[in-house]
Amino acid sequence: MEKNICVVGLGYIGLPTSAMFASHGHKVIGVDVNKKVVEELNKGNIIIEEPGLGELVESVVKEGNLKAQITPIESDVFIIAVPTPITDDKRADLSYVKKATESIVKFIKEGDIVILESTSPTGTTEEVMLPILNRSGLVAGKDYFLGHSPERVLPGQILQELINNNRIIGGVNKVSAEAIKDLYSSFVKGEMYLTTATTAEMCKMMENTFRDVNIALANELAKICEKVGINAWEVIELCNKHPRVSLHQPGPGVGGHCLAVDPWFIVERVPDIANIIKLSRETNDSMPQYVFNRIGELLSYEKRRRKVTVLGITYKPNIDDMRESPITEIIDKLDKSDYELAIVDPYVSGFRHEERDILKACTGSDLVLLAVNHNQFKELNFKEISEVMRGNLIFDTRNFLNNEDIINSGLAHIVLGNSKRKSTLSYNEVAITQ
Ligand code: SAJ
Repeated sequence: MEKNICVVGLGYIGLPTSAMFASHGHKVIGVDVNKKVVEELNKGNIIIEEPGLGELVESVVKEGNLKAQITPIESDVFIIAVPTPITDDKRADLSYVKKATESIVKFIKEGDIVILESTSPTGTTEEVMLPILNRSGLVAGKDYFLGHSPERVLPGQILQELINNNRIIGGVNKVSAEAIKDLYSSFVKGEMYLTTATTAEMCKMMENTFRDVNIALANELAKICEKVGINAWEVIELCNKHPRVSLHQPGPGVGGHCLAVDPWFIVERVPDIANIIKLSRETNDSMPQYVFNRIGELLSYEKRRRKVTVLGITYKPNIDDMRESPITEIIDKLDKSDYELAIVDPYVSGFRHEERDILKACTGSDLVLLAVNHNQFKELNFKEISEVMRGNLIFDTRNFLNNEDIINSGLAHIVLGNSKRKSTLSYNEVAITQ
């Protein structure tokens, strides 16, 4: 049945969700405090990059099923998809959730549905939103329906994942969860699992914590292998041949607005218990410093001002997203230590030390740092690069580049987590002679 839906927050999640509902038979009003977002949306334009989203928004705006404005409006459904940033002391800043909830209170009527989509600490729906919504005089779970249904989509493939991913739906009671499930079934093809709002909040944080903890394990392994003198990437590959083992990959740190943030929301609630979670966060946060230190060691021979070329600045490959990127931290450290820098990223522009041309960026360089494994960096011409560099070091933090090409060009391929001392056997060697 067609509903009037008001989505508060038109960011990475709110906008695609709005467009999705609007293209599946509903009338959607998107609300955002940012006037530019509202103006552009009403012209059918978007200001974020996400494959397929521009076309979808253009068509639903043209059909009149999606409009934007800066304040909420009476609706049948309210979806809150605002940011839940982290404060300097690693706590969830729920001020946007509170403001958004306050902004809809006066519009709620009997039979409405209120859904929190933003990733939030346990208790946000029932202890933060509910008391505000009570001001409406209506009873949650009876007069209107309330719950939390976290988004789970991956930037870069948001539209397919919105449709096909399984979804967790947490209600303040069963009828609330059922009403929310019914609504999402307009476009969700994945399974939908009903639970309580607080369980749903924990699930969302735990999914990202699972990944963060596993990446921390891989990063620790990388450091250990460098000490022991072996190759962590070979260890990972071989361990993952075991049917029940799936090690993650080391790297220069963990970025994005999810993995680097959500685990802290658990720690905030139970700091005395969440030890592994906290240590994992700290381990991953230590990686930019670790990479910076390695660069210093590798270039300790050079007495002149050292030049580093950085390939990639985003928080992960093949997207334009720089949120919480660990690479910016490495760059800041290099900058402060008076390295000369040239940074290339095919997906973003407008940053300091930016260079569009790779060869130009490598000219006079002592070390090239492969920071992000963008597809464009897969086929680099190392012959040409070696001719323009001053030094000969290629430091690959993702085990991504073609080792043979690098070596054949007379350059040295240094891989994070791979110490050459006791590394891989050459093929004609025998592993164990008895
Ligand atoms: N990374 C590693 N090693 C790995 C995997 C990733 O160092 O083995 C790094 C990446 O380089 C990147 C960071 O981790 O800096 C995070 O990247 P990601 O692709 O793992 O995750 P996000 O933050 O883009 O998206 C996650 C997803 N969560 C899970 O896969 C459990 C996504 O499904 C969520 O919707 C999203 O967080 C979110 O909004 O919570």
